[in-house]
Amino acid sequence: MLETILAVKKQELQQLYLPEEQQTTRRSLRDSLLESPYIAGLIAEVKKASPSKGIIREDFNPTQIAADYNQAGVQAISVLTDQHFFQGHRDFLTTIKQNVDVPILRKDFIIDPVQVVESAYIGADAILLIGEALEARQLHELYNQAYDLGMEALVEVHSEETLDRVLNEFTPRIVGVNNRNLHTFETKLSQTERMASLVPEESLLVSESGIVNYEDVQDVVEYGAKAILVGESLMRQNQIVEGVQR
Ligand code: IGP
Repeated sequence: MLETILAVKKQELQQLYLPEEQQTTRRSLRDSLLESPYIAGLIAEVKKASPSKGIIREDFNPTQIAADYNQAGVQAISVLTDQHFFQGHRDFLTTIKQNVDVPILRKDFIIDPVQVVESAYIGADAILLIGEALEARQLHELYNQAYDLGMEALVEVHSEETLDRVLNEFTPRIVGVNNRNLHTFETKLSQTERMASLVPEESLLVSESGIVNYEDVQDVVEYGAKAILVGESLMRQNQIVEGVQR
C-alpha cells in the first residue's frame, strides 16, 4: 500500500502549486506534548477516511471536530491533508489553524522539499516524516528544512530496521512509533513495547495508531511513550468532547 500511495504522491507533485502564504505564529508540538497535565500528551487526529477502513466518519466537519478537540483540552491536532487516500485537504489545515490554539501537525506523505514549503505556507506547526517512505539522508534534509522554516517534525518509524537507519543518520527530537504496519495494515500496540528501548532518551516518544481506550493509553505509557496519536477511535465518537475526556 505504501508504494501505491508514494507513486500517486509523485504524480501529484508534478501539478503542485503553492498556495498563498498564511501569516501564522508557530507553536511547538514538542513543548505542548511535554506540558500535558495527563499521563501522556494527546495528539488528536482529524481523519475522514483511510485506505484500511474506508469512510470513518460520514458527518465530517473538520473545523468543528478540531474546535471540539481544542475544547476537550488535547495538546495538539493532527490533520490529514492527503486527498486521494484519506479524503483530506490542505485547506482543512489552514482553517483549523485559524480556529484553535494548539499546535497543528500536517499528516501527509512528504517526499519533496516543495511539500515542506507548502506545509509552512498553509500554517502547519509540524510535519510528519515517514521513515519507511524515505532514505535516511533525504529524511534528515527534509527535517532540517522544516526546522529552518520554524516548524518541527514528527519522525515516524514502524520497524527496528527503519529506526536503525534513521538513528545512524541523526537523532530526531520527536519520534513516533507507528503501531500499524503501512504495508499490511496489521496494528498492534506491542510494537511500541518492542521499539521503546531503542529510542534515545532525548527523543520524545509518541505511540501512534490503534489506541482505542484508556487501558491502551496506560499500556503504551508503561512501554515508554510520552505522547499518543489517536484518530479513528475519536472520530467514531458522537460527542467528541466527551469522547476525548473518556
Ligand atoms: C492514527 P488510528 O488508528 O488512531 O486512526 O491512527 C494515526 O496514527 C494514523 O492515521 C497514521 C497515519 C500515518 C496516517 C499514522 N501514520 C501515516 C497516514 C499516514
